Amino acid sequence: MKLHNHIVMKILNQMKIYATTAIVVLMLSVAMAVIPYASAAKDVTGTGAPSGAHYNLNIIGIPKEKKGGTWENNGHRIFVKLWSKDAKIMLLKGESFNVIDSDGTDGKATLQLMDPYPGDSTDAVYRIFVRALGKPGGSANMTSGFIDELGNEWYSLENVTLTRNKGQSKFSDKTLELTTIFIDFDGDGAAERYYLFDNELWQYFWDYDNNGLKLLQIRIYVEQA
Ligand SMILES: [Ca+2]
Ligand SMILES: [Ca+2]
Repeated sequence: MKLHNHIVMKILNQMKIYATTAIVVLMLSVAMAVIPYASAAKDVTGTGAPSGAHYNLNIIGIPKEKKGGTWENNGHRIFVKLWSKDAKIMLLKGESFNVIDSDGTDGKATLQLMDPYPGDSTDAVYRIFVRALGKPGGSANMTSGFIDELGNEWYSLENVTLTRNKGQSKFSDKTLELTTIFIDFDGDGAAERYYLFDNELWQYFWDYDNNGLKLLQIRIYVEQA
């Protein structure tokens, strides 16, 4: 009988340990489920962009009379004409974000980007936020596109228009518009989506039409694994 009691106590103690473990595991999983939401909510600052590490890029509109100046490349600036519809920012795939050719006033600048869609992924591993700054009134249009292996230029049916209005300018997430090209490439009458850098025979670009916008600010956030 004593032995029997001893075994019962042992089993009860064991059950207590299991129960405690189960509660701890449950609490941990609840905490882990809550953490991403908590940090995501905290991320949004008053500018409309998340807080945290990011790559900065300024696209600066230069008045015509300034042509011939110096085009110092600090890796974070691209210069375009203030009023022009003939600039392309060529996109090169690399291991980091960096401006290669900062002078777009000659019609062509070059920007190195990380592959937003490694492998067969269609979920971007970074997000691109943009906003218009500078004197109110200016606007700019960005359209993703590519030059195919035959030299034909393709422009996405989706584009980004940024207008500098009065008051605080907020960032908005334009990852989809700037990292995919939505076109009817195969000519069946319906557009399909092409992902940046997926085809090594194509040269990708952002077409940049400037209507007096002095400063377009880009922030790129790499999603933390
Ligand atoms: Ca150039
Ligand atoms: Ca099609």
